[in-house]
Amino acid sequence: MLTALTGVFGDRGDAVSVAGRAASYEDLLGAAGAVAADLAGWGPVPAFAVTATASLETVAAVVGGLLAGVPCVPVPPDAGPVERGHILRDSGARLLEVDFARRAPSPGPLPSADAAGAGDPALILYTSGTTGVPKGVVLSKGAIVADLDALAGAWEWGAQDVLVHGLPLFHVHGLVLGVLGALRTGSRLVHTGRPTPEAYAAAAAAGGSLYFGVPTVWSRIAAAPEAAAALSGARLLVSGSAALPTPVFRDLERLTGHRVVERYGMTETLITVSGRAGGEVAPGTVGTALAGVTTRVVAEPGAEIGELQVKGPTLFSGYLGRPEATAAAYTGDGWFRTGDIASVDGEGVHRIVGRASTDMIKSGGYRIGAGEVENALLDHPQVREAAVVGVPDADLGERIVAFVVAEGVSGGELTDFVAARLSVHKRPREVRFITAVPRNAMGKPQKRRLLEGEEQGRA
Ligand code: MCA
Ligand code: AMP
Repeated sequence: MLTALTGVFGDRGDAVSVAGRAASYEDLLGAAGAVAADLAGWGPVPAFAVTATASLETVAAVVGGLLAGVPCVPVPPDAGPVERGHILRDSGARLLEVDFARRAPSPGPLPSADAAGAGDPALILYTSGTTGVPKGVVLSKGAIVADLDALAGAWEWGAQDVLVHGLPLFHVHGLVLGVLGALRTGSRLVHTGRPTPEAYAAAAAAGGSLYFGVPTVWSRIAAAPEAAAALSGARLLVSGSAALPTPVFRDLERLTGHRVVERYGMTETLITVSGRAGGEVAPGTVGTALAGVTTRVVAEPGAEIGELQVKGPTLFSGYLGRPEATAAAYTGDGWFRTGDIASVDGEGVHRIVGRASTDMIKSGGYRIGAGEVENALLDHPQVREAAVVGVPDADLGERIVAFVVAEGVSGGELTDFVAARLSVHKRPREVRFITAVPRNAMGKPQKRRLLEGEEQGRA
C-alpha cells in the first residue's frame, strides 16, 4: 500500500521532509524496518503506541507498524496523564521509542492492499464522542487505500506533486492524508513542523504544489498577504476538518488566484466527499461523493436539510472494544450516521450546515467532546457544575467556553488544569462563572440557553 517505498517513483534525498529534517525513501524504509524488527521481537501485542510528534520518527513508526502488521496508536504529544493513560489502557498498546538513525531490513514484505490483508487494522485513532472518554477508531489498510486512491483521483494527485502541510500526525488529516497519502501517490512530502503562513510560503520555494490546511490555517494565511501570494504558483489548495468561511475563500482567491477545494470527512469514515481538481468550486460547498462512496440526507418531510449518512469502502472497522457504540453509529439499514446536518443539490454537491449535537465542538479543526472537558473540570475539587459549549470564533471556527459553578479558583487555573490533564487544544479558551447550570425538568443541561446572545451558527 506504500507504493512509493517500492521504488517505482525513484528516490531522492528529500523524498520526505518533516520539520526541517529530510530523508530518502531508502532511509525511511530502513528506519521503519528497525521499528518492525522491534515489534516482531515483542511477540504478539494488540497494538503499539508512539508519541506522535511532528517528526521523521513518527513517520517511521507508522510505516514500521504497517511492515510488521501491528496497528499503530499515535498519541498526541501534549496529551496529559488522564488522556494518555486512557489511550494506552483502552488500546492495550505498548509504547515504542523510535530511533530514526537505526536501520534494519523489514522482517516481512511491504504491506499490500490486496483483498487478503485489506481488513487488517492499520491505525487506531482516538477521537472524542459527545460524552465520556475518547474512543479508538480502528482503520483498516483497505479503508485507507480506498480513501487515498479516491482522493488521488479527485485531486489528480500523483508523483509529480510536492505535498505541503504542517498538521498534527495523530489525526486523519495530517497522518492518513498527509503522510500515507504522500507515500502512496509518490508525491514528495514537505511537513513544515507547524502550519504557519510563513512556513507554508517558504515551502513554495521547495516546489510545493499541493497544500493541505484546516480553516484556521487558511484564515491565518489569508491574513498574511505576502505569505498567501507565495502560494499562487501551487497547483491545488485543499481545506478540510471544519467549514471554510466564505470570506476566507474569497480572500484566498484574491491573494493566490486559487479557489480552495474543500473536502469533508470524519475519523470514522475517512474523507467521503470532495471538490475536484479542475472542477466547479463554490464557497460553502464540499463537493460530491468520492468514488465508491454513497451518501444520503435523511430529512424531515418537506425539509431539504437533514442528517448526512454515508456508506462505502472507506469506513472504519468499528470502535475498539465497543460493539454497542459501533452498532449505535449505524442506522438499521446499514448507513453510518455522521451527526452532521447537510444538504445535497441536484448535481450531488454537498453543503455541511451544522451538527446535530451541541456537545461536539470543532476548534482549530480538532474535534472535542464537551463531556470529556466537563469531566476534567469536575475533577477539580473547587468545581461543582460544568457545562462546556463551542462558541463561534473568527480564528478557530469555534472556541471552547466553559460555564462553571465554582468558588476559590480562577478561570486561568481551570484552563491550565484541563490543558495539563487532557491536551492543550481541549482547554477552554474562556471560563465563565455562573450560579447554576440551567436544566430542564429532567435535570438535563440546557446548553442552548447558555448560548443565548452569542452569534449563532457557523461562520
Ligand atoms: C497555550 N499553550 C498552553 C496553554 N495555553 N500550554 C499549556 N497550558 C496552557 N494553558 C501553548 C501550547 O502548548 C502551544 O505551545 C501554544 O500555546 C499554542 O497553542 P494553541 O493556542 O492551542 O495553538 P493554535 O496556534 O491556536 O493552534 C491552531 C492550529 C491547531 C495550529 C490550527 O489548532 C491545529 O494544528 N489544528 C489542526 C487540527 C487537525 O489536524 N484536525 C484534523 C482532525 P507551542 O507553540 O510550544 O506548541 S481529522 C478530521 O477532522 C477529519 C478526518 C478531516 O476532515 O480532516
Ligand atoms: P474528526 O473525526 O475529527 O475528523 O471530525 C469530523 C467532523 O469534522 C465532521 O463530522 C464534521 O463536523 C467536520 N468536518 C470535516 N470536514 C469538514 C468540512 N469540509 N466542512 C464542515 N465540517 C467538516
